[in-house]
Amino acid sequence: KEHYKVIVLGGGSGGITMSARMKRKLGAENVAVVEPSEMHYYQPIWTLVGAGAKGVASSGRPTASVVPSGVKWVRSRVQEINPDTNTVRTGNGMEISYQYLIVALGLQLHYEKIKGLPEIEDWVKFKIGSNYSVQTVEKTWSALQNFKEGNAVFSFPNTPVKCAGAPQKIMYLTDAYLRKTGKRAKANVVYNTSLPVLFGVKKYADALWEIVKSRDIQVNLRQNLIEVRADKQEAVFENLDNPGETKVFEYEMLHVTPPMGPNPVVKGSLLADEAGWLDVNKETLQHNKYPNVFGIGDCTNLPTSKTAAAVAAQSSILDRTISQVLKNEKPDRKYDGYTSCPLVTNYNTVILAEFDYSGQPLETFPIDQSKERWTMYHMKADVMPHLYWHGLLKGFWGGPGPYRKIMHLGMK
Ligand code: FAD
Ligand code: UQ1
Repeated sequence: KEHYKVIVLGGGSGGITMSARMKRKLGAENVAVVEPSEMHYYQPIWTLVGAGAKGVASSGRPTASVVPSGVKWVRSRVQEINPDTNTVRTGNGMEISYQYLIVALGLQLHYEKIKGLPEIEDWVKFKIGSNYSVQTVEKTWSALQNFKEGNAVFSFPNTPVKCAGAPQKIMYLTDAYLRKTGKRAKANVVYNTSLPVLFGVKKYADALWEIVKSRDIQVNLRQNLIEVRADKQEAVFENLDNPGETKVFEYEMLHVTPPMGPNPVVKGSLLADEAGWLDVNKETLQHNKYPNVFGIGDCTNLPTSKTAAAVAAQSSILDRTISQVLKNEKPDRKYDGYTSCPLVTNYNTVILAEFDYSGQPLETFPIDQSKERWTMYHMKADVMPHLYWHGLLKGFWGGPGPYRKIMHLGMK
């Protein structure tokens, strides 16, 4: 039976980041990461891929190239976690034991929960796209290009999601594209969201409401996509405030944000909370029942918006927490819930939302970030990918916290 001092489950944003940090702390030979996928994806760029502003190839790199050298890559999926015996079982029949476990298994997409949604191969024919997976993101761009006239319909599910802004970013980009190509007069842009608000933080929601009004975009709250009748190009939404009441929207383009839920391996383990998310301390990221288990990212029950920006801020806290646990000290650095969402509002503008557990803005730059800015678009499109591949994944980027303090010196 193999044994490692630290096993990291999942080789996505959080898993590779923590592998790099654990290698630095403990030496590569003491660290293993379990990840079945041959490719690692930078998901945030899919917003721009779906709108035709970037190619999908730029979003992926081989997992082999992002696993830190010397760290053991177990090319298999985790089947079962047993925190009572400190072991995990993998799909290729291996049992591996650990002293410390870091869970970074992400969340699960549930396209299958939307009745009638056709096979992905047929999405182009049926004018459906979704920026949420590598298999479906280019279909969004096809639907945009094939648009002639009618409704462009966008959904937001009745579940927790990752990057809660992404379902509406593609809507703004669609509006912009249709204007650019002279088709906007023959289009209705319709955003149907399950939420009771346009965005969870008032400062940014106010700015976004101004934008949807000025661009003649129709927003319907508390509407949940439950069925697609692809052959008729109809999308069926349920009114969440009056269950059973449905409304049918004919569409010329449909962007689907799928329902999402906890990773099934986490949900089926002793590490899950009642809803199935990894049950961690919201300040230290240490598991609430198993002190040698830690969590990061989308798989956790941290009550903040699930983003790579949150993963960055969490990684520096978790690094510190683990150092202290290794020394039998009490963890003292506290995660404040920092998360960020670059709200792309056009092909050259972004509103950079940043906030914490309290839902209050926590902005890095000493300017009003609720304004649409081209500098922030440049940051999203051209700077962030480098910060991700060379900063975050190497364990050097722990979020903008320290820079925020410097940039606000003498300003507040
Ligand atoms: P992931 O990066 O998803 O990694 C989970 C990993 O676990 C995957 O590699 C998966 O293969 C692996 N895994 C799953 N099951 C198993 C198993 N059983 N065994 C082993 N491995 C397993 N964030 C931002 O900060 N800014 C943005 O602008 C932004 N935009 C986004 C736009 C879109 C369209 C999407 C989809 C996401 C966006 N995000 C954004 C969110 C960001 O990508 C995620 O929050 C982030 O990647 C979460 O990291 P993670 O490690 O928790 O999960
Ligand atoms: C961030 O740190 C991050 O992770 C690398 C993102 O994901 C791509 C982001 O979108 C953002 C906005 C941040 C925060 C960074 C700055 C400089 C505000």
